[in-house]
Order: sequence, then C-alpha cells, then structure tokens
Amino acid sequence: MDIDVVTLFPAMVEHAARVGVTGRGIERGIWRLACWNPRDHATDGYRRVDDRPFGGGPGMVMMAEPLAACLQALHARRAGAGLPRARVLHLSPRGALLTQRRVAELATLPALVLLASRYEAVDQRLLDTEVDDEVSIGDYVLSGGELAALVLIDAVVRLLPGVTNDARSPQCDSFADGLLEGPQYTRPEAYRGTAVPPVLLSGHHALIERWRREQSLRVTLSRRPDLIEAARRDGRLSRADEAFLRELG
Ligand code: 4GS
Repeated sequence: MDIDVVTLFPAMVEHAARVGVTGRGIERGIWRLACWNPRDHATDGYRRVDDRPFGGGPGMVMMAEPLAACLQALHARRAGAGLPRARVLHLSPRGALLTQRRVAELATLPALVLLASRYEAVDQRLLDTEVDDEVSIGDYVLSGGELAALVLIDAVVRLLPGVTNDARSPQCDSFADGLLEGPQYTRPEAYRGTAVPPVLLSGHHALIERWRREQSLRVTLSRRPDLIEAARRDGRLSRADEAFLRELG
C-alpha cells in the first residue's frame, strides 16, 4: 500500500511511522510512506500557507492553492508511474468516525492520501474539489491532523498481510468480532498472591474458548452494552451466549 501524507510537519509523521509495527512494515516493503509539505508549494515569497478567514473570526484558514499544488504534485507522481489516482482523506472532526470496519475497508485499497491540516480550518473550496472523504478519529479537537493521520495509518497498516508476525492476531482484536476482548494473563502463575484463572492452565481448549467468550461478553456488557445490542441485532450471539448473558442479569 502507498500512503502519502500532506503535512506542515513531515518529520512528526515520518518519525512516528517508522517505529514499531508500522516501521517494520516499511522495512519489509509492505507499505510505503511519503510526506509532502504544502509550504514547498506556497505561491508567495514568504511561503505562506494560511490566511485570515473572510467574514472575520478567530484563527487562521489554510489556503486552497498551496494544498492543491501539493496534491497535484503527488497525483502527478503516481500518474507518471502508471498508477491509478489515490483516494484523498481529510482528517477532521467533521468527518465520519473511524471504526474498525472502516479501517478494514481502507486496508484493502492500494493507495491513500491523508491530508493532515493545521489551524482552525481549510478553505472549503479545496475540500469540495480535492478531498474524497473526511474522517474523524473522535469527538475532540486536535491542534493538527498529524496525530489523527498516524492513528489511521497505525490501525490500517497492522492489518496488511505480513506486517504482524502472527496472521491471526488482527482477527482476535477487540472490535474484530464486534465485542471487547476479555482479560489475558502471562507468567508467573502467581503474581503478588493472585493466581491465573485455573481454566487457562487446564489444557482443555474447548473449555478455554468458552471461558474466553464469556469473559468477552461480560466485559462488553458492563462497558459497552451498545455493542452487545448490535451483536444481538446482527445475529452474532449464540444460544450459549444469550444464556450466559441472562445469568449475568
Ligand atoms: C481531528 C479529529 C482534529 C481540527 C486539526 C482543527 C486542526 C483538527 N482530525 N479527527 N484543525 N478529531 N483535527 O481534531 O481527525
């Protein structure tokens, strides 16, 4: 997968993306990152990329022209290599909330362009003409879209085949099956006087799977009852699941 990020702080994105699982994905050639600075496409001698909002009001607005020129340059690079035009996403609290479902859909695309904006806003004319979708990572306001772009990159890249060493782990995640994950334990068997749940040491795989399912139902019901409701609606709860939930009350 090819990911191009438009950002005034390319070092922030480059450094963070080259760490850990996402960094290993780059080293393995599973995805490629390129950052593009709209300041390199500013039209005046001061390299200005922002200006005051028409109509007044606080803060600054990112100018359309430097962003458009920057996007044109990265689209041209792909076209020159014979590659199809990439989907352009703007990270913004006005966008649709990023979910694991959306992440999994994005992970199937061959290329993404992420626009990480700064200041109070982006000129609407640029959004109308150059951006395909707006995506939000949550109902709060950041000082820049870089961290949101990195959140999206992290969630997408870890799903790409060959990035994690165990191909099963993304399927076991919270949300992969619409429920939260239950507790996990590792050595030692007794930690400061607390033992590991004995079933996990039983070697009885069917029993362990059932116990894990029940823990998952228990934690989801107490923290995210909306997810239990959705699972029920979609027919993802078995009769054994329903019986266990009734037991919980
Ligand atoms: C988000 C968010 C965000 C909005 C960027 C104000 C600077 C800021 N981006 N999900 N301008 N929440 N962006 O807060 O994606």
